[in-house]
Amino acid sequence: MRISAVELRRVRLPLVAPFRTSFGTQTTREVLLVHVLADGAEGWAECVALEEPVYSSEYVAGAHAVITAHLAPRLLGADLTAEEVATLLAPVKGHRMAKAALETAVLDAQLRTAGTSLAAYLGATKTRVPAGVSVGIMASVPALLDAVESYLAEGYLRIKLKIEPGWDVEPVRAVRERWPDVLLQVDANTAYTRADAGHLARLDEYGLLLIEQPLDEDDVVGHALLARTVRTPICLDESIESVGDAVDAIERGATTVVNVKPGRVGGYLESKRIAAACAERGVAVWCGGMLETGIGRAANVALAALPEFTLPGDTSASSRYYATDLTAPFVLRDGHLDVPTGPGIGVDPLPDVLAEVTTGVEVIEG
Ligand code: OSB
Ligand code: MG
Repeated sequence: MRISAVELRRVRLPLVAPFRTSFGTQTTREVLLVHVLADGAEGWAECVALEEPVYSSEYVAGAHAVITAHLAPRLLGADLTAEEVATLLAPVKGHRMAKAALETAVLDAQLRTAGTSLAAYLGATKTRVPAGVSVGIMASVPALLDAVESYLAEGYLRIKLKIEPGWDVEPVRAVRERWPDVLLQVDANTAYTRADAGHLARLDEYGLLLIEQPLDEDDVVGHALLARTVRTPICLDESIESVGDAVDAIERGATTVVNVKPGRVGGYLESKRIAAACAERGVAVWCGGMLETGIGRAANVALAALPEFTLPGDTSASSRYYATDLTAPFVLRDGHLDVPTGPGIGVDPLPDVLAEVTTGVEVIEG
């Protein structure tokens, strides 16, 4: 396929409710969409970078800039396949979220041309995937219980609570007392230190599936030490940026579950390699989320349908995030989302919605 143009489109969507984590509160989602044109085909992808570099070093304006100046020029005009994109972009260090978006857009164009769904291409074995929901830090425990109650009423099959020092044992205890059997896990987004091991062990009595990324992303050894004190399984998110990172963390005893986010690791091809490496080592994986619109969600749901993905993911319905999604909404049926079956990612942006939320478009041509 010859890539003739890369269109970068910035959109801004209000979230249905503020989402508070230890790294800040999101009230709107600014998103960078990548649209590639190639030999009469087109492909779409969503860059998962947040507006500010507070989850990882990448951020929307930075991803936009690196694609314009350094990544798109390496693809434009070249005759390539999606499987070659990572190698062509490898001379540029880091910027995995930006690279993932380009690779996914090229892959979408390639699969649309071939008439193959992303799910089939990746080797999906499920036609629908169980949905979990990530619940932000709330102003009070009663407010949290109300939020969890409504998500459970909608049918979500697993609850993840965001935690930070001062908002951990008390909310976990309250949710567990009210729903003794619900699948429950927590995510700290690096908010704790090695000195908090004794405190985090207090979560052990609540039967959590896992504790996600308690320590700094660079502190793999710290997670291995923590795993000696805390019985709750440790799951890494921010620390894992490649299959090499995953194998290293597993071999060091730092993680027994992995949150796979395709943007964080440079794309769906690397995600598949991580899933395989984890499965070989008896480590469960699940598909994380970055508050994606329907464009990114479609591809994540395809990945979550792979056999290695044995735990419910942060793949919630469109309505958990947006009153109006960019695509036809993903809806929860019996706690599951259907895996798209159409060619490529299997969804298209709705032109009217897209026009309404677009804040800027840049076209880069070869
Ligand atoms: O750490 O998993 C995370 C959202 C933005 C950035 C990081 C994370 C999250 C979530 C929400 O937990 C996942 C989702 O529902 O998309
Ligand atoms: Mg996380």
